[in-house]
Amino acid sequence: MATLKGPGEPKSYDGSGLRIGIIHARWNTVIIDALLSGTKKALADAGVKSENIVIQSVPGSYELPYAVKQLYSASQVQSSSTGGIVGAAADLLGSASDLTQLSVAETPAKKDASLNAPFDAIIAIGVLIKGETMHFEYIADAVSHGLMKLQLEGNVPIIFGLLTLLSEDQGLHRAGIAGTEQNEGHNHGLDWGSAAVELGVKRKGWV
Ligand code: DLZ
Repeated sequence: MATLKGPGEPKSYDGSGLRIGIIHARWNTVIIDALLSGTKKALADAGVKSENIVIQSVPGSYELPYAVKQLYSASQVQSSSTGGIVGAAADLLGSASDLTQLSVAETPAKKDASLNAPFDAIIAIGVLIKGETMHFEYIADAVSHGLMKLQLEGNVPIIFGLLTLLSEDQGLHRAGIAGTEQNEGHNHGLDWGSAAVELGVKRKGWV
């Protein structure tokens, strides 16, 4: 049965010519890991090559807009130089760059000619869970406005993978980890991956 919610009838887009960046926060790691897996699955299903996906992490969601901006700038610099993505990011940021500290899930820089292109879309993933203070409201507001500003000013699609949750349980449902009879749960990372491919393809030509 068709549902009211969700992005509507899925269309398939060919992602084989796209280069996609993913920046994810590490706060609430269990939920993040599941969302990241869903995102990567959707990208792979659409034909995006693993060597054309660059993944970097930051401590928390508040860092997402800054990191997205640096990653995108670095890819533009890289397209006109021979250095790798991390090298270019480090050039921009200085040697103390967070982007030079790779975690296990992150992809190492590759000096490969096929990677010398700016990203077609960047996916920002974070999980904010409301606590007792106003922290949640400030970060949610800053990050959503920051990412919107970046995509409009940078002219690159930025997929909003920020979950703003009132409980951990809501996060487990939205990462497809836990479900009930009434609510099966759904991994929103799948939608984010598909959205990145659709926008990446459309960005190459709207008309
Ligand atoms: C500090 C903090 C808190 C309390 N909660 C979260 C959260 O639920 N999700 C998240 O992604 N990050 C959280 N952070 C960390 C901030 O986003 C940020 O990393 C720090 O304030 C340092 O700038």
